[in-house]
Amino acid sequence: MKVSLVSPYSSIANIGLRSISAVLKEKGHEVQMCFLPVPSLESSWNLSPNFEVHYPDALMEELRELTKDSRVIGLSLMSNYREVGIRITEALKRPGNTIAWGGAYPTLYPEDALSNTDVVCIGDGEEAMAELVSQIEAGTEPDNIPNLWFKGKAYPRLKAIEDISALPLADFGPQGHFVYNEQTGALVPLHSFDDYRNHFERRRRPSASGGDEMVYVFRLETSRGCPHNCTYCQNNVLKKVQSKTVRIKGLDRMKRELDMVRELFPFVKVISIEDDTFTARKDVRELVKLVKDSGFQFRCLVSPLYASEELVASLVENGLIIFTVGLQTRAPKTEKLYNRSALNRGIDDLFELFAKKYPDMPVLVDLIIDNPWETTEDRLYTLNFLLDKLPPKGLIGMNSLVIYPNTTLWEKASADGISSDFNSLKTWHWHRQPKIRYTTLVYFALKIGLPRGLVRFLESRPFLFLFERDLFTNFVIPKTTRLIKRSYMILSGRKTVPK
Ligand code: B12
Ligand code: SF4
Repeated sequence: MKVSLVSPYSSIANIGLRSISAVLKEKGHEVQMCFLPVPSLESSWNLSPNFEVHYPDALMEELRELTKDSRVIGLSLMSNYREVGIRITEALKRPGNTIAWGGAYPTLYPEDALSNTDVVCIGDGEEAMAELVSQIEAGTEPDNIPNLWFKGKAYPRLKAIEDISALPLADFGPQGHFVYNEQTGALVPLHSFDDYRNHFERRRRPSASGGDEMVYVFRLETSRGCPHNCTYCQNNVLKKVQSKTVRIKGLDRMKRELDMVRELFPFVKVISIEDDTFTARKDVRELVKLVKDSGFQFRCLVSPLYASEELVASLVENGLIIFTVGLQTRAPKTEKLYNRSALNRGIDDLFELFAKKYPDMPVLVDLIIDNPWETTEDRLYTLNFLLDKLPPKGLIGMNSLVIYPNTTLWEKASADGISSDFNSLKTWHWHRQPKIRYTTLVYFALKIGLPRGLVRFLESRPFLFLFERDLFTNFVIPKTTRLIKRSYMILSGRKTVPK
């Protein structure tokens, strides 16, 4: 039977949807994959805090035509793609088809998602989609499928895939795969694996012959889940609805994945390991050696709890190019709110290790800002910690707190009467935030590499007394930054002028 799978994300990686496609193909179904990236949304010229994707009507028409003989259409959605999901579903819905939604948004908030589509998937989608397609093909009204909640039916039984090593390798087509080109407005078929050069992430690295070279990055999943349970994270819900344990893909399976990358995409030189806490794998040392022996460098996310000196040495030896660590906060009260007190404990030693032994290694530290429970003192606590301890090549990733439905933090927000816009972007962009605190600007000063002495001066009491006030937070700072951006856009002749 013919099935179409649609991914609106601005990266066409979509490991989950490709895995679903591979399972469906293995069962003999014809699968078509459509990727609809809108890269300009990620650009610094976009002023919307939400993902207001306005796909042209012509694209929706083309997609409708392309999917007209698919009896099942699947969409992958993160929370910030809720509106996009509704738009695509309206465009593709026909009397005879079934439109299924899966991904982080329906998993976290199925009760909301189900009001806009036929069926939602909670958690793993491979077996669920295979069963859905087979029931529809058999001509029965689909029902009673683990993880799938049908409109008007009872909440389903939930089941995680135990052995994720046994899943087929992700589907990269290229036959039957289409990618939307925002520049030309066309939905372009992929003809060869080489076409992926236009879509994989590229990054600069020092070349062996001196100077810099551009290399391609491939996103890889080696496990599902996280050993931690931060109160704001999707894992906080996944532990309830999917699996409490971290499911890992074994080394043999990883070797097959790495071989596939090398064979299909010889231009890829860097593997981006997307696992939530890669270093929690017991066999992490063997795996990074395998990555190195396969001819790749890599980047990965590390939790401060799983990063001993010996382990860091092994990562660096085997080709780590950037060390990304989630800190989120160092303020004790906020660490407790996020359930990260124990997890963050190792961060001082880790920073010290990098400062002493690997001063040239970039260390990207993820932080959460815009937390409505934090006081100025809490914000300064984390800032001062970074000013004191951040290694020389430390970089800062600033993310606004998004309170996702059904997480523990969401429950607290509801109890405390705090409203939250769950479908907004996390990445902090200075010109698209509705509120900007002065302390956030000071974080930003550190992020862009202003001398730490100057940053300390900017966070001194007189400045805080003058600027850390509602008038500046809600009005003066955000309005001024947007005005600067708008003026610059008009003067530089940019087409999209923000509202
Ligand atoms: C890799 C990754 C990215 C990559 C690539 C995204 C892509 N196109 O694939 C990049 C860096 C681009 C990215 C960006 C963002 N990401 Co991201 N990302 C991830 C990460 C680390 C892994 C995703 C993954 O591949 N998982 C493995 C696969 C197997 O799982 P899966 O995707 O959930 O798919 C399974 C099920 O959900 C289900 N399923 C999925 N789709 C469908 C469809 C159907 C029809 C069915 C039936 C089932 C189904 O079946 C799949 C297989 O079992 C996750 C965290 C995580 N561990 O999942 C965050 C995560 C998905 N990202 C998140 C966020 C917030 C973002 C951003 C919005 C952040 C921002 N900038 O503000 C951006 C914006 C995205 C954009 N513009 O495209 C959040 C989403 C939270 C939410 N409630 O939506 C997550 C969960 C991280 C987190 N813990 O907060 N991300
Ligand atoms: S460590 Fe990261 S991925 Fe794991 S639960 Fe906490 S925030 Fe989520």
